[in-house]
Amino acid sequence: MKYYFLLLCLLGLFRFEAGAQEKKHPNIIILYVDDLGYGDVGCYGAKGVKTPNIDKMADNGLMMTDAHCAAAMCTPSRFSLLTGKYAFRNKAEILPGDAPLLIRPETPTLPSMLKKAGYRTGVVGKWHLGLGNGTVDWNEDITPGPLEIGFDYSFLIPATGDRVPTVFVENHRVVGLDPNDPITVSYKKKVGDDPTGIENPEMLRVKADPQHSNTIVNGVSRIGYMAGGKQARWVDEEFPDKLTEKAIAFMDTDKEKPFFLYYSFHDIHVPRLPHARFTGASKMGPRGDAIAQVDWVVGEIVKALEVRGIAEETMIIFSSDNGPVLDDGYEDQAEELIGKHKPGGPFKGGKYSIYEAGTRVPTIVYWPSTIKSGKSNALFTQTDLYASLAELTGQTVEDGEAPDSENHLQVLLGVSEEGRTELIEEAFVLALRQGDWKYIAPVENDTPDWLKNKKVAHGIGNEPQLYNLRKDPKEQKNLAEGYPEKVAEMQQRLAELVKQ
Ligand code: NG6
Ligand code: CA
Repeated sequence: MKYYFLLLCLLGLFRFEAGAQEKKHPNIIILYVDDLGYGDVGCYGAKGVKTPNIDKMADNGLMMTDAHCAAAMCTPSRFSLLTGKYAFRNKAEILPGDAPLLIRPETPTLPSMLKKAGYRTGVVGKWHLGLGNGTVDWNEDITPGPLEIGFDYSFLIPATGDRVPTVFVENHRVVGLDPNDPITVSYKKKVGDDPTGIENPEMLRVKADPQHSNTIVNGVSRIGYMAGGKQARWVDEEFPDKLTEKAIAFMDTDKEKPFFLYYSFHDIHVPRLPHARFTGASKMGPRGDAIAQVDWVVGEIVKALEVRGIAEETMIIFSSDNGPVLDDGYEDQAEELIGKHKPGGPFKGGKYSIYEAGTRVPTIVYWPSTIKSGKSNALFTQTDLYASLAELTGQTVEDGEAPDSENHLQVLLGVSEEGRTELIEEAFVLALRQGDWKYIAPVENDTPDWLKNKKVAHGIGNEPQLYNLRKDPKEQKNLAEGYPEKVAEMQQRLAELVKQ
């Protein structure tokens, strides 16, 4: 009896130890906002909107001033974030809403790596990395998707808010689908008899450009055609509540393991349709109100952690997938109401642009028990999160795994300011950052027509560009002619890195 008791105690101790062992890694949350520019957040100088919850994280965490998403567009940035690989190596471009899964299931990913480290992994929100193997049947199991590349749970906006199908996909299935009203999707021709923006502009709540003038859902025309699935269609205004509810439920599913949550906002992408309670929250109309809505979500997530007593042991990385854009296809007064607000902060360009505002995005790391309040000017990219979080969680990155990801954990923790010595920035052209210098490669092909109409300084040209960012952060003076050797050296280095 005595021995039996001793054995029980030992077993108990062992279980306690094992539990403690598993718990030693922090929960990790990536709060990934869509199209949020460097200057769109209070602590980064926003003028037209207040973001108290995000600012609070910055005040009590690490605020980075030279951190980048991998590319100036969504799909490539997300590809690099999850794979630790430069997107151009995979020719990752903005995907249509019926594209196949871009990351092949055998690829090591950030969630699959963290799963090996004992994490429970979940993604909630915008996906835009494709689903399925070719033609997706939205009425059946949709696979492969996030569950096949390392996530234990997914609740998705499959592509973007402005692309069909306008339904949520939870794990492998469309949510709330009536089998008697199956979904058909086409990006080539009209399907079914739903009204479109082109045919019935009088039905629209927001006027759209021709690309966004296909099937009307919730009074807004989208890119692509869709029929059926009426009961399953989302209401855009409900995104923040729905996604936050799912994210918090995911945190609560299994308390034994630490969790990794990739919370991928739809905001502040078009169509900008924040919930009515945020109307007028900013001075900038729907675009600014959507930023206020993002701030509210951030507050809810932090509050949920605090209520559960796990805020201290949770690392939050807050950032964006590309720089800002005002007019991205819908007439929502983003340009008219901008006032003194500078969405790209002090930088030139924005979404789709190779200039700094294309990829230099607000980046805050918040982990109350571990990261001290501070600022970092280190050069960093989201592509490095893979190797850095592998280091944090004791994982070895094998050869060929996350090939472009560098371990800069000490930078992320605010302990060191020695970030990258070089970085490739990507838009429709490539650029190389090295110290104070930035070289933008020339290209022969012409700017796509739709981009010409976007009013962004995209930086595409057939002459090389060279800037000294320390003296000229706004990239106004092209020094290429005066520094032919520097241009040649950086051109060669870029070519070498691209070939690797
Ligand atoms: C573009 C869309 C734009 C936006 C973007 C994707 C047109 C003319 N423009 O093709 O509205 O949806 O794709 O944005 O169709 S991203 O942030 O997901 O990359
Ligand atoms: Ca985006």
